[in-house]
Amino acid sequence: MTEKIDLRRRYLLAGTAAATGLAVSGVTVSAQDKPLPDYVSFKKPDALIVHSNNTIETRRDAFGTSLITPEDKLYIRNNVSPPDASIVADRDAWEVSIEGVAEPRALTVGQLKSMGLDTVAMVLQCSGNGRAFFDHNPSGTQWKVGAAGNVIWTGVPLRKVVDALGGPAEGMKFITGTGGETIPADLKERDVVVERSVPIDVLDTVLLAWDLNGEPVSLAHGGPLRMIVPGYTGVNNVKYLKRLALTAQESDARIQQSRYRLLPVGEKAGPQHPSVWAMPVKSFVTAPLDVARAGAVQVTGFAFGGINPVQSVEVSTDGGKNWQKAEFIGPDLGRYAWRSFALSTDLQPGTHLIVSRATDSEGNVQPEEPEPNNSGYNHNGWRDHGVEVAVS
Ligand SMILES: Nc1nc2c(c(=O)[nH]1)N[C@H]1C(S)=C(S)[C@@H](COP(=O)(O)O)O[C@H]1N2
Ligand SMILES: [Mo]
Repeated sequence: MTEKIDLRRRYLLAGTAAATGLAVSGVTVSAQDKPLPDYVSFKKPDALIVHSNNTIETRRDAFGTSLITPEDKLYIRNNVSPPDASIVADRDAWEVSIEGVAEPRALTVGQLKSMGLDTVAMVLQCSGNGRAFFDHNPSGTQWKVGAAGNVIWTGVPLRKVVDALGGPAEGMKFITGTGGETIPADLKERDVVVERSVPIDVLDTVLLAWDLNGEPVSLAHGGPLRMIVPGYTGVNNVKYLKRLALTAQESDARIQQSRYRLLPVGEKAGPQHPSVWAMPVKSFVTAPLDVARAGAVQVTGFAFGGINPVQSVEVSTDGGKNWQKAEFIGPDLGRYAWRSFALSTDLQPGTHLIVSRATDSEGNVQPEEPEPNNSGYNHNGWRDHGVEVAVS
């Protein structure tokens, strides 16, 4: 209990004067004032916007210029409350049932560790990141830019596990992962379970991961074991993985059948609409934000290609009239990671709309406006991701 109070106090102290004033007077509690829930108490409150206990995003000004997003700043999205912390007490004992292979069986994390090893750096991004920018006000968490991070996973390639168990059973078309949350008894399991299917074409890139940024995956981020599908949106990266099945059909869970689908605004979602799977090319500026001094400025940000490698990124400081190529900074961590970019430029006094526009290896360019879709997924429009900066 004491810990909770301390966190709340620290968070309030770190907040803006206005937010602190309001909270102290006890009149209003804005999103800024929400304390971090216990399961993420290791996170940095001043780096985060707490939308709810299960939806927490990284502030745009907290990304900095580091290529890797540390776990204590990484966003959080849980569709269901996380399982009890006891599941990470003995990580190697956690069991995952491997099905849809010639010789199905349960394997512990300890056994998986002896079967293969690989590491991948990738952008983990919620399908709804940027939802707040859509004009049709889709319902759901009003994520801005921060339901995304660039992280490093280590685990066993799924291909190694499947091959060790005799290969895929015949006719399998999907990889289906099931989350290990406890579903409240009064709810219908199929309505609530986090069970996602992705096409079997990605079999060679999927990892069953036990490490995040060099540490055992925390409970908050899906420990002891998580299914990692590089280049695919957050929801496809199933936490607390308890079952991994190669399947002939997509999961019949609600989260697969009628959620996370791309459909025209106002229609009712169903399996006939495309699933939110591979991520499109995207970038956003991280500095300067709000205000800057006239003269030499470094415009910085991140750019990624989603399912494809990112090729290049341009920056405009006049709302998209003129563009200049930015430089990629630091190492290339591979096709699924984001790249840090910078443009050295001079800014004159006045108001500037600073925007960035990335291109992937296939020549796909971020659009000015995104494709509107009912639930507000995959927003990669460059205009809405711009920042208005007052230069003096
Ligand atoms: N088991 C399980 N896996 C899950 C979820 C969940 O609620 N339960 N949420 C998904 C969604 S919608 C996203 S965006 C990411 C969030 O990952 P993070 O909380 O580690 O950032 O996890 C995905 N995997
Ligand atoms: Mo998500």
